[in-house]
Amino acid sequence: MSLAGREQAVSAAGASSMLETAQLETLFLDMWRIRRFEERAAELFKSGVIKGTAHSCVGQEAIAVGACAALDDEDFVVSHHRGHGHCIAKGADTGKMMAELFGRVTGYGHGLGGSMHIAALDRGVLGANGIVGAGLGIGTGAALSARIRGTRQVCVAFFGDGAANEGIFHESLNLAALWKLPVIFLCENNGYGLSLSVERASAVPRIAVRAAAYGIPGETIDGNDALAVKASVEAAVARARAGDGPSLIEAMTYRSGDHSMRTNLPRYRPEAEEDAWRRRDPIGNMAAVLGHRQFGQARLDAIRERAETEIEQAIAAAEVAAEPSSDVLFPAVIAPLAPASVEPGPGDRQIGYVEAIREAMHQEMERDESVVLLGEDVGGIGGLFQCSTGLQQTFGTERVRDTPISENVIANAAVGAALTGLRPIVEVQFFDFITHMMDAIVNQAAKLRFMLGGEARIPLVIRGPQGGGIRLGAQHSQSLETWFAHIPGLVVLAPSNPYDAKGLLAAAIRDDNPVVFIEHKLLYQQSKGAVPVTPYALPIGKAAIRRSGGDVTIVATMAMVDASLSAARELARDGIDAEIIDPRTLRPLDGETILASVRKTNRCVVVHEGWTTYGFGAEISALVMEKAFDWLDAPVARVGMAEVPMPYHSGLERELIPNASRIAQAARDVCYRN
Ligand SMILES: Cc1ncc(C[n+]2csc(CCOP(=O)(O)OP(=O)(O)O)c2C)c(N)n1
Ligand SMILES: [Mg+2]
Repeated sequence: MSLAGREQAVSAAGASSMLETAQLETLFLDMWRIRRFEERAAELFKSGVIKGTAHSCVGQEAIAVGACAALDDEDFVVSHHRGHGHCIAKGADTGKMMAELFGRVTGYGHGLGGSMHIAALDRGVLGANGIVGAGLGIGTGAALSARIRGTRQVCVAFFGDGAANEGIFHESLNLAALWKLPVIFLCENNGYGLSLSVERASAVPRIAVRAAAYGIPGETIDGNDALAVKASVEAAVARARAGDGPSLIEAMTYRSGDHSMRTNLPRYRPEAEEDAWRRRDPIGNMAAVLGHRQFGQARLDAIRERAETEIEQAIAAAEVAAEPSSDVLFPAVIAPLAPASVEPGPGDRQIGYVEAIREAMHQEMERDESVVLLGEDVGGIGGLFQCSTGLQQTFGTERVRDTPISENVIANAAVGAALTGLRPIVEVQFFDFITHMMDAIVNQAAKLRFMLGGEARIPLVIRGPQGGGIRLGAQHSQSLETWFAHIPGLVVLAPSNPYDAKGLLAAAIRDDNPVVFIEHKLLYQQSKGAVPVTPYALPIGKAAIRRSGGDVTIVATMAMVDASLSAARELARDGIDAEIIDPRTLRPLDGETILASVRKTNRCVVVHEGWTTYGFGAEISALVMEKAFDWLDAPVARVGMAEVPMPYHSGLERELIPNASRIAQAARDVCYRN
């Protein structure tokens, strides 16, 4: 859109007369604090002190200060890659921010996060974010958390015009509107997503009109007028606090500089456009307002100098602060694991795997009201596999929520909710659909604690069924555990029987880390076992020895544990005594139990349903080779699925999934008994 068009789109503010002079002065000061922070950061970047990259919000300061002035201390903001201004406006400590840009241990993330990942949880700042659009979902989750916890908190989710074309935009607005969540979606429309103009990126370039699609108010305002922003956000906040749901605000603005401090791109913006926007500088706008209140130049200069002094002090402190040592790394990856309870005996009550999962969720929801369940069809019908039957009737529709088919926002919202006081459980209807949740799990849940130097907790469980065996074909039958076992920051649990399913799920819910909890469809149907009624949490990171034996170690996961036990019976008839290890936790792995067994048997077979190459078995095989090579009498064998997607045809499916006879065969091979 032309500049003239943009100017027509911005609404007049006319709100300054209502404000006390002191409030205007604060807005002016905060804009200068942001500007000086950004200008000095850019200089320090050029001189090589600040590394990597950073994205300056010079030119956009009015949006940050106007929006945050409409919020209370306990309200939340979720930011994006251009996030320094939001942090400062919401009250973050510029000293800790600058220290983070310097990579110092005194920074918000102790030097592990950097500019793109600054958060100030104590000020309700849930984080800048390096993933375009992610904050929309996280902000929706913070609002969900406020709603369920019954507070009056609201959340402002800042995002750019470029982010409005991510799928998460649609999913977030729909979910927030549907559930009437207290969130304000605030688009900073600076006309470009990196080099691409809004007009070339969006079929309908006016972002605010999209609000109509979700039945919520949408407004386009002058984002360079802090008072217009404040007035608009105040109205949206009032609406959100009244329980009337979200609003979409599109604040028209322009970034003065290039996309990031690192980029040195060919010109993509017309010079005349840049000049025109420079004349509409937000700080200049506010100086004019203050001028009408008889602020002379000396008083305006004094405010700027105050900001300068603060930022110079922040730089001076960062310069002398210590660098982090590698000691900070590992504690920042995952929080201490949930303590296990004293393990009860199994008792004589026999229940199925599904019932065990349901009972764990029921008991944990009973003992902790911050536990909530989100997922497709989990409420009214109790889930496609009935894992949550009755939970909505017992705990209500607030805590057990049927979600739209919007995996991306469900998972991102769960991250936001976990950051702000809930313990969400997310059911993935089939694990194959977790592809739609990958950003939330891998980039957000697994990274936020680390990027905050170990200061954040993300108590979140993502659970659902994987695996084949019931003729659902290639997109509903995969075994995907290694994707998650590969990611530091996640806990990955894979129970093979009802007793473990209940105790490990309780532990997962109590744990302060994001847990990927993998169930198996065949176990839903076939696995029954003794499970005590009393609640209990099993230890995370501890393997179980399912059968003791001296001739060969078989490491098997999930449905392959029962298949391996059958194989062991077959092997026993041939005089081969197999030891079966069920890791139960895939990350963090109990390598010691596996290694101790191999050092005893001198032989190892690894069995899992997923594809063999690059699979979980490859990791176990490498571990045994690295740590127990001298004990091995044969190469480690892997039993898994051939390199094809799961076929629909029942005979072919049966043929591909490892079974007892293939496992027994592999064991005989490593024992040289064929
Ligand atoms: C998912 C994702 N895609 C692409 C990028 C690379 N990237 C970072 S910022 C950016 C432009 C975003 O534009 P906009 O949302 O309008 O924000 P602005 O930079 O204009 O403030 C791009 C493409 C990214 N970080 N994340
Ligand atoms: Mg933009």
